[in-house]
Amino acid sequence: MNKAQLPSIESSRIAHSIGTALDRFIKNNQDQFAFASGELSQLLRDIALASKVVNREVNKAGLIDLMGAMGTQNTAGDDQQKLDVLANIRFTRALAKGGEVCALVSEEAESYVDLNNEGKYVIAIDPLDGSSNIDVNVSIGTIFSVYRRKSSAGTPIQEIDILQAGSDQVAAGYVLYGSSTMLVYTTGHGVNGFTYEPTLGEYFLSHPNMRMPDDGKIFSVNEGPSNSFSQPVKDYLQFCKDSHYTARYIGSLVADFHRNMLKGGIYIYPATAKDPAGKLRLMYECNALAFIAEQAGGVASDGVQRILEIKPDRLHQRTPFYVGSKNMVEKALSF
Ligand code: AFP
Repeated sequence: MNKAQLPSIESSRIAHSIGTALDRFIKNNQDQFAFASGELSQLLRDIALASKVVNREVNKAGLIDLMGAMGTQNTAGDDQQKLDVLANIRFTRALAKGGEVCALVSEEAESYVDLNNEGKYVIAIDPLDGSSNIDVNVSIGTIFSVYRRKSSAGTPIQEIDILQAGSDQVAAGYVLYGSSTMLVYTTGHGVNGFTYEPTLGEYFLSHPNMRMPDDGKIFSVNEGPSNSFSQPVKDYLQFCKDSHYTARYIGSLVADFHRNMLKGGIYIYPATAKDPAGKLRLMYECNALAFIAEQAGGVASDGVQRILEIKPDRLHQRTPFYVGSKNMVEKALSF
C-alpha cells in the first residue's frame, strides 16, 4: 500500500491550504522574544480574541442598536459612541482575564486602569479609533502598544511603568475592521498581517513580512484646517499637488495608515490652530503605528524627532504625526 505524501497534500488542487493560523504563528515565533515568551503570546491571543468579539459587534451594530452616541465624553472631550465604550470593555475584560497585564492605558479612561499586579506588561490602547465613522459604515480600527513594566511584578505600579517612550515597545499592532478584518502586528522582528476568516473564527497569515514601499504617490491629510498649517506643511502639500499625487483621506487613522502601508504614501496630522500640539495621541495612536512603520521600512516623526524617541509626560499627550513611506516622509520633513 502507498503512503500519502505530505507535499501532495500541501499542494492539493481540490483542498487549497488556508495557510498559517495566528495562534500557530505566535507559537512558532515566540522564541524571537527575549523575555517570558509564553506570556506575550498569551497577551497577543487575548487581544486577538477581543478583536473578534468587537468585529462581531461592529458588523451587527446597525441591527442591534449599537450605533450612536452614549451621551458621555472621553478624555479628549469627544462624544463617546456606544461601540467605543463596548470595545473598551471587551479589550479590558479580555486582558484582565488573561492576567498578563498589570496596567492599561485607554483613550476611553482618564487614568490608567489597574489589572493584575503580578502581570509583567503594560498596554496602551485605542479600543475603537475613527469613531466618527461608525455610524456611516466606514472602516474603523483598534490600535495597541505593549510594554514590559519597569518595576518588579507584585509591587505598586509606578509612573516609569506607564510613561515609557515608544522605543520601549515590545509589541504593537492594529486591527482594521474594513471590507475584511485584519490584524497586523510586530514584536520587533518585522511586520505580519493576518486576515480574519469569519466562518472559521480564525485569523490566517495573509501578509507575511510586510514592507512599506519606499516611495508612493498618496498623501493623506485633512486639509479642512489647512489655513492654520505651518508654512512648511503648506509648501509640502503644494509639492504633492504639483507632483500630481493622489489625495486619499478616510478619517480613520488605521485605515489611512494601512492603505499607505500597502501602496506607499504619507499620512500627516500636523499642528493646527485648534490643536496646536497636533490632534493624535502619542501613547495609543502614534507610537504603535510608528513602531510598525519603522519595522516595515517606513518613517514616523513629529516633524522634529522620531515619534519613538518622545518621552511622554502624560497619558493623553498629543503629537503632530508624519508617517509613511521613507522617501515621502523624509521629503516632507525637508520642507
Ligand atoms: P475619532 O475616533 O474621534 O473619530 O478620531 C479619529 C482620529 O483620531 C484618527 O483616527 C483620524 O485619523 C483623525 O482622528 C481624524 O481627525 P479629523 O476628523 O480632524 O480629520
